[in-house]
Amino acid sequence: MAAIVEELISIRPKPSDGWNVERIRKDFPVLRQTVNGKPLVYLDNAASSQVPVMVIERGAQYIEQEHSNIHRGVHYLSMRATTAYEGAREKVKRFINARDVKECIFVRGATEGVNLVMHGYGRKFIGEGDEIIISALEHHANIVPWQMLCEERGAKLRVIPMNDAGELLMDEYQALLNERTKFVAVTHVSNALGSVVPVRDVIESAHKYGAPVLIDGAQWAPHARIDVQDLDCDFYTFSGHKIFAPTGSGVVYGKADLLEKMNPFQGGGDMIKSVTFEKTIYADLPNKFEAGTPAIASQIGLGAAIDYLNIIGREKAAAYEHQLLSYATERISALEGVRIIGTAREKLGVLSFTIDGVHPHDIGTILDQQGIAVRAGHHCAQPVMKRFNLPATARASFAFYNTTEEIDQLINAIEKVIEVFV
Ligand code: 7TS
Repeated sequence: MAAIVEELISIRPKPSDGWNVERIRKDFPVLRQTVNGKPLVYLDNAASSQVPVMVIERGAQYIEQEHSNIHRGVHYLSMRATTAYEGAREKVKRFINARDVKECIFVRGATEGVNLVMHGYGRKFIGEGDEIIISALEHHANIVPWQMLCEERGAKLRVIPMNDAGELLMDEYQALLNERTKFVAVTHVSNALGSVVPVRDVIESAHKYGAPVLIDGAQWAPHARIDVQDLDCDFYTFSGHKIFAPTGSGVVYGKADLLEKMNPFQGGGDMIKSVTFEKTIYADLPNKFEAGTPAIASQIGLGAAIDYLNIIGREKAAAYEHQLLSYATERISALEGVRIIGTAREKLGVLSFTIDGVHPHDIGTILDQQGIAVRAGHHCAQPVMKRFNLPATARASFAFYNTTEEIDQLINAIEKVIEVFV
């Protein structure tokens, strides 16, 4: 383990270096396989990114040597597990620049993060006639919970519209804000189009009306720095499995004063100070929001994934990913009959496209035959598809271990699709 960290540190790109993608790829065992007789080209990173060996080994170490429950035992293993789990929380705190570890709640992923805020804050503070603003770019995870709340409480869901490029119409947002606005929940980056949302402006404007803001950072976290204090967001959530950690890990950040006055999300063990049949006193933050045994191995893995990102250098990775997206955009734009869906000026990580006369699922299937993994479908963002009058798109999404050669292979495979179908 220590040897791997040392080795990684020794290859850490220096400001003068290029991005050593071949070296980085060696950290990801899953990339070494063939699919349908072709080397795997993994371009479905927006769904789940791959896990480096350093993270795999940390998870395995917990299972092999530390497997036990946290916060409970006075015995050696439990103390080790607790230290590792709380150590991961400390890493998360630094990763997002939270003021305190108690503001970092471990959840299964962004979906659970949004649901925690809806139940804990929404059900306590939002009522009849109140308004919740979301955006036209949202993943279902940041639509459905708010709809459920509106239905239950008689509140109203308002939606910031977008233009044909997939950019939110910020003037329309300003017009939606009023004294009835009690909550704003928007994505940081669209998972279907890649558009970056100007969340700083969203937050600043909402705060003028006293409305707290939740940012869904599921698609931002893998690519760029998060600073919750600088953003001044009230809540921020992301999934571990999209930032090179195992499934079942994730975080919702909340400002301590809001988390303190919210309802707990679930009731059970580990979230209490005392229980009698008459009354339960809840535990302090963050335990108040972490009922039951969490995904200990996965959250420790998330801590290791954060270490990994720090070691390889996030800025360098981001700059490289930016080059990949530009290169892919350029090459795909040049293909006749291929249309890029989502042409916002500021984009991250995601390239959605359609081919005239070909259903996106057929694109996905033919690409898979070439060993290329993309997602084809509505991307859990049906309102985005509806806005573009499409049932679905094909979507290539990138990580810092992808290469320009892989993009060339994608282009060749798309040309094959056109040959077969058009
Ligand atoms: N929010 C956004 C913006 C997302 O992209 C996703 C998952 C979620 C929330 C939900 O995350 P989860 O980890 O709780 O499932 N997006 C995708 C995707 O684009 N393809 O598969 C999952």
